[in-house]
Formats: sequence, C-alpha cells, structure tokens
Amino acid sequence: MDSYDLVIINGLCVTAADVAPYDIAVKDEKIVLLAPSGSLAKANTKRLIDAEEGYVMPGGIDSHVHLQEPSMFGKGSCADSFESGTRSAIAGGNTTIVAFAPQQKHVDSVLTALADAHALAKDNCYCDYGFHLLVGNPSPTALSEFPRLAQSEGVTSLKIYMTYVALQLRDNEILSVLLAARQNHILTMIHAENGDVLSWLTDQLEAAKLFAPKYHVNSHAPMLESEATNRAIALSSLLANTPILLVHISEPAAALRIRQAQTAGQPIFAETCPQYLFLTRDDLDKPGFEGAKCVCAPPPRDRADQLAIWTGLKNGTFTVLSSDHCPFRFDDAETGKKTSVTQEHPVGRFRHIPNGLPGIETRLPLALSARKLTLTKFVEVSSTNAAKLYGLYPRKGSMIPGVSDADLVVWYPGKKLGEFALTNGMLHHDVDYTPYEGRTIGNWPRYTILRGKVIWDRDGGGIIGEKSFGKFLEREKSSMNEIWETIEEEGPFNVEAL
Ligand code: DUC
Ligand code: ZN
Repeated sequence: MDSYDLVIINGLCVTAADVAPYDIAVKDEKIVLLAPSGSLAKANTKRLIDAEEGYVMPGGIDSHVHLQEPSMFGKGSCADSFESGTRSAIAGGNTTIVAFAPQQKHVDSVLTALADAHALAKDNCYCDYGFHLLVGNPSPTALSEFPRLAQSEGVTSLKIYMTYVALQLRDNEILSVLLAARQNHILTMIHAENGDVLSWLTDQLEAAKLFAPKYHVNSHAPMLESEATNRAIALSSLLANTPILLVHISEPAAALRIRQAQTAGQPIFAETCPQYLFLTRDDLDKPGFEGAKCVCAPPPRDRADQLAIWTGLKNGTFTVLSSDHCPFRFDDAETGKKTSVTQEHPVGRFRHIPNGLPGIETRLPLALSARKLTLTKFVEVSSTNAAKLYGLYPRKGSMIPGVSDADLVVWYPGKKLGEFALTNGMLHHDVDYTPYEGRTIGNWPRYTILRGKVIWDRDGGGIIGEKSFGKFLEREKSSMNEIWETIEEEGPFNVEAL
C-alpha cells in the first residue's frame, strides 16, 4: 500500500475549472493523487486531515505585495518585513507571494536591487516568494541586464510607474522598458496614473487650503487613471502589441478601455484589489485623521464604481485580484501615516500621507465572504491566473497530480465557523490597524498547507510553519494566453513599419 505524507479527506475541491468532492494525497511536497471522496479515509499516511466538506483550494497567490521597501510612496516606510508580511499571508490562506525588488532612481543596476531584495527575504519567509523588478531607473545598464533577469534570475515580470516623484517614468522611458521587456519575454506591470495631473491638482487643493485626508481622492480624479491607462495601452500598441498588465484598477472608465483593448485582441491584462471592492471615498472622510487609514493610490471610489469593478472581475476584464499590500502604521509619526501630521496641519496634509494599505491577510476571506464570485472564478482570480501570468503554472495555482506543489487552503465547512466581525487583533501583520475593522467575515482559512506541510492551523496553534520554509521561486515566462508565442509569430518591433 502506498504511503503518503498527508491525506486530506472529505474536501470539496475547487479549482479554476471544477468543484467536486475529492480526497487528496500528498507525497514529497507534491499532490500525487485525487481520488473519489472517502476512498482515502484508510490510506497509509503520516497525517490525515478531515476537511468535513469544507472547500479545499490551491493556495492563494498574492502577486502584488510591497514588503520592507524604502520610502517611495510619500513620507513613511513599509511596516511589514518579509517575516511579518509572509506570516500574515499564510494566516490568510496564501502560499505564494510575488513581492517587489525596488530599483530606486539613484541606482543604476537592476541586478543590485534584486540582490538587495534577496538578502532581505532569504530565510525570512513563511511562504514561497518571487520578485517583480520595480524599475525606477531604466538606465542603459539596467536595460542591458534584462536578459539575465529572465534567463538566469527567474524574474520574468517588472513594474513601472507613471506617477510618484520617486519613480515616475516619462513616455520615452516607458517605451524603452517595454521594448527591452518584449525582447526578453518579461511582462511589464504598469501603475497607470498621470503623475503630472496629480501634482497640479494637489497644488490647487492646497492653494484652496484643503489638506484633510479626504482630498487625496480629489487629487486622484478618475481621469488620471483612465488617461494613463489609455496612454499605456497606446504605448503597448505602438510597440506591436507588447503585453502589459495594468495594476490596481479602481474605476470604470479605465476598466472599459482595458476591455475594449482585450476585445480587439491586444495582450492587455489587468488587476484589481479588495480596496476597490470593499472601501469607498467615504472611508477617507472620517473625523480627524482617521481617513488616512484608507489613503492609497488610486483611492477607493464610489459605490457605483465598486459594482463596476465587481463586474470586471466576473467578466474577465481583470485577470487577477491581488492585495497591493503596502502597509504603513497609523499611529506612528516616524514611519507611518502620522508623518504627515504637524502643528500646522493637525489632521495631516494629504500630500504627505504615505500611500498604501495592509491587506495580504484579508484578501481571500473578504472576497470569499462577499459571495459575489462563483467558486471557480474566485480560485481563478486569486490563485490560478496569477500562476499563469507570472510563470508559475502548473506548479502553483493548480491541483494536478504529480505536477502541482501541494499548496492548499482548507476552509471551514458550511456554517461551522459562523459570521464574525474582523478586528486588527486577529491579524498577523505588523500594522496597528486594518481598513476593514468590523467587517463581517463568513469564513476563514482553517489550514494553509505549503508543499505538503501545514503552516497555518487556526485551531491548532495558528502559525505553525517556520520563517525559513518559504523558498524563492524562479519563474518561467508568462504562459497566459500564449502571449509570447503570439509575439514571436508577429516578429520583432520594426520602426520602419510604423
Ligand atoms: N499604491 C499604493 O497605494 N501604495 C503603494 C504603491 C501604489 O501604487
Ligand atoms: Zn501601484
């Protein structure tokens, strides 16, 4: 009789394709068998988990995570280290994150930036991790390093910004990055907001003595996002349809432009985040400085916009639902949101409030509890598509026997857990608040399993994994929609053909 390391019986297994009752056997870190429910109840195994008909899904993949980064998004610095961020990730059902290796403007090389990120993450991660290069300075050196990034460093995606003084690239720089990325089969993620319009609106608001956190929303009018999204798509088209992924889309006009480009067959992908599904601009309009807790960019918008973003998730406009976990402590005048509070500005100065929210642990429970996505769609946007987009599929984001790592999240069955109000005290990040305090949650990961090992057992010790168990993942090129095969067929970008 075969012997296994772990068997999970009586689970309702959910993948991006199917929902069906199966037992799962795990050996040597891989899923090795899916069998009819109940058939492995007596299997020879080191550990048996009875899922009691709860959902069993591929572990969450959070593909947009900022950890231990220097100050780049206003004053303040990241509250979570790789240790605390990945601890929070696994308690929220994630088994893989893709974080950023930030190359700042004064740094020439992207390989140096990557080495720095490796040094911070190594032996400090509870879950598996990869890096997107964050390109702040597309110097000739940096661009010349792209082949090595993709071919020997396992980094097949990068992110650039159309905003933030510390990171904003001009259109000619964006084109240089896109072209080099295209030549090396690297997927470019773009933060699409018009930074110049943002600066101008910010000055206008300040001239009118409007400093409170809620004016952050006015300074990030939806037009900033739809204009930059349109420009990013235009730049991609100019370079013979170079694939791009527009991150954290918050508003319907940008979503519509993306949808149009997709319908025209362009390789345009998009991401949204829980803050655009669960928060609105009213959350920034709280008494005193409280609204700063929800300051992120782009900002949460209106209720009608939320509904449009849900629709975009359902209809496939958005390929992934990531957290954009970018945590700053609230009550901290040295590194957190309160760096923007002075005697002159007792409710802060929105210009200086660090942009970003914690959300790595709450992404999956909030989205599942909302019950707005089918179960298969939930898995698709929270795990499987991230694996495909970022070159991890089918090792991650799936449950293929003999192929997929045994990365699983097991939820509580039915009403076993019951509804409860979320509090920050329940979370495992290093942040003194959650923007979702008091929200009703209907389910939570009961077990998180990474390569066959239980690392989160909510009723049996909580975090039971070790911070050195998470491995760096060398990623392949994106397998999403065979984008790079299509690009090869189209041939190289040819300026003479324009
Ligand atoms: N948006 C945020 O809110 N924080 C960090 C980066 C970003 O783009
Ligand atoms: Zn961004």
